[in-house]
Amino acid sequence: MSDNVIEKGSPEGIEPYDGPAGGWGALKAVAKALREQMNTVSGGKLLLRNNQPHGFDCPGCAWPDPKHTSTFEFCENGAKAVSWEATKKRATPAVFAQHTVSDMLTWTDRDIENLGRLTHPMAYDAASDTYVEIGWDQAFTKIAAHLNALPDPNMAEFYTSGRASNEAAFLYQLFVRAYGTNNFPDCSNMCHEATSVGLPQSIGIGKGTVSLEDFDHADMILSIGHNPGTNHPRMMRTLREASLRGAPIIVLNPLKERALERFADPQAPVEMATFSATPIASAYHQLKVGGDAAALKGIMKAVLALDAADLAAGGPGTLDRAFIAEHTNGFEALKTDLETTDWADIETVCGLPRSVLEDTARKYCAAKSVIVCYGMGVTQHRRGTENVQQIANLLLLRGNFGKPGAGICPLRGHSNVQGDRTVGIDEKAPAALREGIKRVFGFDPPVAKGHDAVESIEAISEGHSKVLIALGGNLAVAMSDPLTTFAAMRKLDLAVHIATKPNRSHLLVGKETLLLPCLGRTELDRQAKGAQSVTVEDSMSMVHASTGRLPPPSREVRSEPAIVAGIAKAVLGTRHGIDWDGMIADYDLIRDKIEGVFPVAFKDYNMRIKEPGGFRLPLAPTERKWLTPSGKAEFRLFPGIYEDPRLTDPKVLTLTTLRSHDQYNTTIYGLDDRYRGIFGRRDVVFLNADDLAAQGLQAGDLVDVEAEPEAGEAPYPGAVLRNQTIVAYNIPRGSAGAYYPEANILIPLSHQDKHSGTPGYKSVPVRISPVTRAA
Ligand SMILES: Nc1nc2c(c(=O)[nH]1)N[C@H]1C(S)=C(S)[C@@H](COP(=O)(O)OP(=O)(O)OC[C@H]3O[C@@H](n4cnc5c(=O)[nH]c(N)nc54)[C@H](O)[C@@H]3O)O[C@H]1N2
Ligand SMILES: Nc1nc2c(c(=O)[nH]1)N[C@H]1C(S)=C(S)[C@@H](COP(=O)(O)OP(=O)(O)OC[C@H]3O[C@@H](n4cnc5c(=O)[nH]c(N)nc54)[C@H](O)[C@@H]3O)O[C@H]1N2
Ligand SMILES: [Mo]
Repeated sequence: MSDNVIEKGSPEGIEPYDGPAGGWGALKAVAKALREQMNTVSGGKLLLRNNQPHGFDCPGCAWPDPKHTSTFEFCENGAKAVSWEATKKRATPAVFAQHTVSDMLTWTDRDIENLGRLTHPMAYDAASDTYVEIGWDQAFTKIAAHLNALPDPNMAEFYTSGRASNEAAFLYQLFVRAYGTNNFPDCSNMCHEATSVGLPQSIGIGKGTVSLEDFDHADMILSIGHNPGTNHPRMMRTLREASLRGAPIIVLNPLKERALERFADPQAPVEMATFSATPIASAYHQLKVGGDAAALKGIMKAVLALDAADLAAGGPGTLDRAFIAEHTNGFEALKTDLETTDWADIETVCGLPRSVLEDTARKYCAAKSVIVCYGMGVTQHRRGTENVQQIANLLLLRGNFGKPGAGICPLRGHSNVQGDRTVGIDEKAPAALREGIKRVFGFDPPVAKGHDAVESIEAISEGHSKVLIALGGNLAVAMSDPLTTFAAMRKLDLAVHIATKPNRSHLLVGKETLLLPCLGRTELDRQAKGAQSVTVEDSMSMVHASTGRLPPPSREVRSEPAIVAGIAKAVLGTRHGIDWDGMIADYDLIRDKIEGVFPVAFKDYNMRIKEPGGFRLPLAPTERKWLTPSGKAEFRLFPGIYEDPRLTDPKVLTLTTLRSHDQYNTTIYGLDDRYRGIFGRRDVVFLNADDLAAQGLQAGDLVDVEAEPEAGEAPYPGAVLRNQTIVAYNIPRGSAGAYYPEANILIPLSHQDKHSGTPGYKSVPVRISPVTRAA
């Protein structure tokens, strides 16, 4: 039973956690969340409707629901997400009148959101430096005046965070394209964009290929760079079942995440009563931060060696030769690339010995069907796209697509981030989408690629873009480089935030700033033709309905589709003759239009969502069909082995930015990170004990963490995370960790994957230096 904290009790708030993930600790945390935000009885009843066939879709994560949900799908962090949204607290106009915006900017992120739900449309009043109430119509008129005064529609940015339903997102993209731009920065650009760009080149589709049932048939599961105990807790039951069935689960992660070591299922009575737990990982390999491509190349190199040895011994080889010949291109180039990559370099970069990678390759070859799951530890790198493609390569070598129990499983972030992209939130405006819009709505949408998230901030910062509309999220805080990003926000002529709760992005006011309060998933959405449901798509391409039941936080709060339609009507007038009012009265009509634009994927949309559990969108690779230009799956190369040349200097550490167990992205529920042994604070940096000794530092010391500039560049002024307390932690040498979003100060906008635009949040070159205190 290993603890991750190396020096116990030092500093304050650092206490090793040696229990399993889940278990009684999780139940206690739920009780606390309900007590702090809600009435405990109504909260408990509400949770029973979470991810049930006729309930609401949990806003927590995008993990799918079991087919016949019959029991309460328990999830600690789902409970926190729901109670945070369904809180009793209210940010009313009277509350805003008590605090100037300048004052609120000095608060923590947690305190800003903890004001509670927004209840009225609000406008920033510069004279009093406060937000004051404004009427809906007045707000829409203001937005129309700004947007219609811009000389070019490409001077406005339309952000989306991935909680928006299919209906809201579809109307939003329709409005924005009718207005005339493809500027669709979205949270996906900071998240799984490396998947959305990398996988279409490899397998012809930018999504995962497995279903929940595939996990019942997998002979091996490889888990790379994701932390399901915190971020996809309902996945733990699936992993637990696979483990109990004896399927090897191999983990590649620099940190020993407790849930991947052992997990106590709060719904398993014996496990709970006996305080026991199920081991999850059969092998846990702590590779260096940023070492994924090297490790994957090593595993593939070993697979090729096993294949050669088997052939030499008269066997059939370990590769799926028939699959490679019939379904793929580029195998020879990959083989040459692997042959010319040295074992010594692989070991240095990933920090794992060759024997570990060879052992993983042996297990991989022994398994008939393999699933690889991965998350932000893979995508948020300067070579995120190529990292993802190495995973696809590994699976292609043994035909691990289009058969039961096999495939690729990117763990998506926000609960509907995948659906938003499906229905058109895409700065690239694919031809099929444009043709569909033309067919159904009769206008030609813009063709030119619009801005992604980083590009939108650059455009605002340079003064090219003047208006930002945000459908949810906390763009300024989620984005890298707050020095540039915060300043950019203040340059806007108009910022509009459609939101459930106040956050820091809302306080970085421009010339005019509006806050428009919207309903959350849990709430009753009543329109002219009665109560409405929305639909969402999970990580496994299942589309299903979500119906909220709670009373809205105030009578002034509107649904996201209604707000988008209100803006659209004010901006476009009768342009293109789109029946905004009709669609808002009855969301079935929105879904009819979605079906019109995407007739194959959404065939009989309104009928099929009536089925409990919904329906699955078509996924060509599951039928071994490849929607690539060549019609085949492609092996794609990762050039070289280093992600970043700065990392060859031993004094430069690679910092990864982490989510605690008590946060949802920029929403900080509390200050504990229970499984990692951190309590009541977030101002820490996780470091390896040998790295500390080499610099004469020890646990509890205060350090500044400073961004290392690129070779030949001047230091980034101000890019320092000051006064962090050192935690001596079980993390590989050369790697370091700190919390997101605090550590975003260390990441310049340019530190990103050039293919997908994803910021390199998980591999930031830094130096640490002791804080010198005045005597
Ligand atoms: N409760 C909760 N649920 C959430 C969220 C939340 O914040 N809170 N966020 C949602 C969103 S938007 C997303 S995208 C997902 C995120 O879910 P995850 O993909 O799990 O994201 P992270 O927690 O950022 O980090 C993932 C893991 O990557 C590991 N890691 C760090 N660097 C590297 C590396 O270089 N290589 C490898 N192999 N591993 C590395 C870390 O140790 C950590 O275990 O979760 C979603 N669900
Ligand atoms: N350093 C670092 N930075 C990162 C990451 C990282 O791992 N490290 N992760 C990145 C990732 S994966 C992501 S996805 C982004 C997240 O970026 P965002 O999606 O922009 O951020 P969130 O924190 O999820 O947004 C929270 C806000 O959403 C609003 N909100 C909540 N629910 C609703 C709703 O139902 N409707 C509406 N309209 N608004 C709602 C609330 O006002 C809340 O304050 O951050 C990225 N930034
Ligand atoms: Mo995400």
